[in-house]
Amino acid sequence: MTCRRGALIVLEGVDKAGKTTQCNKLVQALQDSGRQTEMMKFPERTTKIGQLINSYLENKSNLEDHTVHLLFSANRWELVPLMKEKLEQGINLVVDRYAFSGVAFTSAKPQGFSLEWCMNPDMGLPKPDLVMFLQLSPSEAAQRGQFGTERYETTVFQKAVQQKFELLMKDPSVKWQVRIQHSNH
Ligand code: 2DT
Repeated sequence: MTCRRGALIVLEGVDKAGKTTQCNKLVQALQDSGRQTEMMKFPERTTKIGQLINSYLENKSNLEDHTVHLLFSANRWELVPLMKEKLEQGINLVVDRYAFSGVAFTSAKPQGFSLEWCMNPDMGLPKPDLVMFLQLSPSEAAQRGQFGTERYETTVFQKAVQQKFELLMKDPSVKWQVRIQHSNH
């Protein structure tokens, strides 16, 4: 029996945009309509590489910036066989962050990484059928209160990340869909 390949749907956005909530809702809606759907999340912190990333994000360890960028990418690559298997079985995947976060966050660092350098390690990853970008207005961001304590969770850095995402959204080879987040999303 042949079955249709599952769809790969990615949700991206700055912190506090509500990605995880929206991912859960989308998974639920697709499942309710009878479509086999699973959620994935990057970084996937449970693998060995993911644990190194987790410790870095929690400020428990320091990693050189190129190194951590490559670890984030390796964390995606190590899950590619599983992703392909699921997609080939016809399972839809809803993914909370992907290579776009990798590029936006590293290139937003003050050291000035080029977009090209940041994109290279992820070349050849399964291509998403759709990337939904959850946009948070500054007033909404303020209403959502303080950031957490992880690395990158500052207003200044998140603004720089947002600008990098805006550059990435100009790529016509990616199917972007922007969704502005309002209260009670
Ligand atoms: P979460 O809060 O969603 O777990 O993200 N990040 C993420 C990168 O710097 N590079 C990447 O490739 C990815 C996927 C974004 C944890 C933080 O990790 C950042 C926020």
